[in-house]
Amino acid sequence: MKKAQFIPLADYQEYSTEEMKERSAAFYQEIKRRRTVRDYSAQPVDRKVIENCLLAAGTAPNGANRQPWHFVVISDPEIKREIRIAAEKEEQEFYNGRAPQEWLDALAHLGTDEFKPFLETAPYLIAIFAQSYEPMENEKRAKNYYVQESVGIATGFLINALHHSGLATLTHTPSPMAFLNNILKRPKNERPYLLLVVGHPAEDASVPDISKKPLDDIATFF
Ligand code: IYR
Repeated sequence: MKKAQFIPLADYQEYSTEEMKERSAAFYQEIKRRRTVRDYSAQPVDRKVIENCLLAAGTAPNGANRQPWHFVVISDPEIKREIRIAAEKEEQEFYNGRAPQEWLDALAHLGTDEFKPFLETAPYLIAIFAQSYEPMENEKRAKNYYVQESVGIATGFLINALHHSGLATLTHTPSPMAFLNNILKRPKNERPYLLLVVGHPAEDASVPDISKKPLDDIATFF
């Protein structure tokens, strides 16, 4: 067991109320421009941008600081193709039988279907894995905590960082996603969490005409 060791909170930045109002409003304006994009251009993206965004994701709060995530960044066209073929196979079944009608009805306004060309067009796919435990010597396992929450928060940080850098993303969840372990050679303790598509939008990209709920609907103040 490791003993707690503390250091001063040196990096905390304090702002006046006025500055806080401005900063929070500016952040909202910035983040509300984010849209889930399904049409990508092949325009390349410097790997350093992706690296910075992954470092940002890795700062996320998480259970017992176990950082139970692994990010696999794919730019290799052959691997992207393999992923597209495997994902479209699952999606084909999803859209043509596996998904209950109620689910298909809920998706109808997004115009999604089983064809996933963006898995090949976009310059990067980031496969996010959740580590349910850490393997140790003699087949022992060190348990991780709040894995889904931790990886969800890190993924949120990542999407935010990519958006802030000027990139579009798509959170893609082909189901089931076990094929990602095989293609990307990830170990048994890792479960695919989601597949993030990253790049510049195509010039003629369009997005569904949808809106977000107003504050009164999403929050209650006592
Ligand atoms: N995974 C499928 C279906 C899908 C499900 C939800 I919930 C969405 O918000 C969007 C799509 C697909 O990617 O098409």
